[in-house]
Amino acid sequence: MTLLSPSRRLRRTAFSEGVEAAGVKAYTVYNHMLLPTVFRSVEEDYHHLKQAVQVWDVACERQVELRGPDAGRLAQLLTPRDLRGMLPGQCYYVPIVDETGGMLNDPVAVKLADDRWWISIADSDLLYWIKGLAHGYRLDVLVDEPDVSPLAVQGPRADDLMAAVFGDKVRDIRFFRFAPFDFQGRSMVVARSGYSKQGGFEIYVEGEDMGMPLWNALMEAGRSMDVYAGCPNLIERIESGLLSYGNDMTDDNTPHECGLGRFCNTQTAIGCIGRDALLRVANEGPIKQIRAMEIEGPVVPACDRWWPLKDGEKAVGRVSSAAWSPDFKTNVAIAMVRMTHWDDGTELTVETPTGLRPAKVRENFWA
Ligand code: THG
Repeated sequence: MTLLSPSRRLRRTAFSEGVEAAGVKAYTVYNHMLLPTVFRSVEEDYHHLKQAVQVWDVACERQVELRGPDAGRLAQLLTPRDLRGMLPGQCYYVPIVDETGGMLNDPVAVKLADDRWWISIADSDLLYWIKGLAHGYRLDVLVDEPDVSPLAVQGPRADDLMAAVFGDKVRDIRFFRFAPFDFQGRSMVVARSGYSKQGGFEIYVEGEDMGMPLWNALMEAGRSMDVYAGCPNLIERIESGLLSYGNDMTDDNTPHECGLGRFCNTQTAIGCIGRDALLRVANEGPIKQIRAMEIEGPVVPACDRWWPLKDGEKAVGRVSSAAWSPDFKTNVAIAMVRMTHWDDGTELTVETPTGLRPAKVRENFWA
């Protein structure tokens, strides 16, 4: 690690040794922890992810554990998604909102038991909001960050690789379901989920000591399957329309603005902190919303600030993520666009750091 000064505040992970041995080329920081972003190159990693199978160190998807009789009640305080029908063994993608209906995070909730949940968080310090609520409402629940490190196995050959390590039974896990599987005498939660649309699993590794044994077993078993270390891929996740908290949305956005209305049941999510605020705004509907966009011209630079979207002189939104897509031979992007300009095919101009570019709103993402 040359450009990021190492220190204990910038946490290493249970898999960092393996990531380094695989020749990681760049990191970002996510939940105060290292998250690899490049192995061979973003484009090579992209092609490989779509063709083979990768093992991802996503330990930075930290868990907030809720444990105790009020765990379910606390979970429902957090989200406008109705959790009453959720069973142990299920994962739900849950928008988390504050009292104004603003997005605080967009985690995956993992229901281990009625009185034990993991909230697998995106990049914001959600632990403190949850601890504050548990304390303020005097709930009978413990809230902490356990020693759990997710490892993702993603790509079209993920089922074969996982079956080689955990047995053929992993093939039966349905999307956003999980089951416990044995690895070297330890029980591990294995879910069919992950931050790509290429298919795959996430293993929630309990105990840092099991990180490298599992990493090594997957690399060994996958030799004939062209397995390689990988990481969430910028190009693939934009094509797939997977949102990134802090980039594509912040606490200024409602779930509806983020296109996450399908994960909200605000009417029936009794208890949700942001329920009243969301019911008020739901009457009118959002006036801006996340859209897929194409940006014309050559490869765009990294989107490290919002790029203004214009209709002539008029500001109509912002681009928050963008990358060149080798498969679609255009720049793919995620933008927040005003209602007056969000229809499919609308032609706009985007102000990139390297100049103005024509851009077009797309009905759907590419995946
Ligand atoms: N897995 C786990 N934890 C995570 C992520 C993950 N924490 C951080 C981050 N990713 C949270 N954000 C997302 C965003 C999208 C999805 C999951 C987590 C996702 N969405 C699918 C979609 O939108 O099509 C499926 C949602 C559904 O149908 O329920 O998978 O990746 N453990």
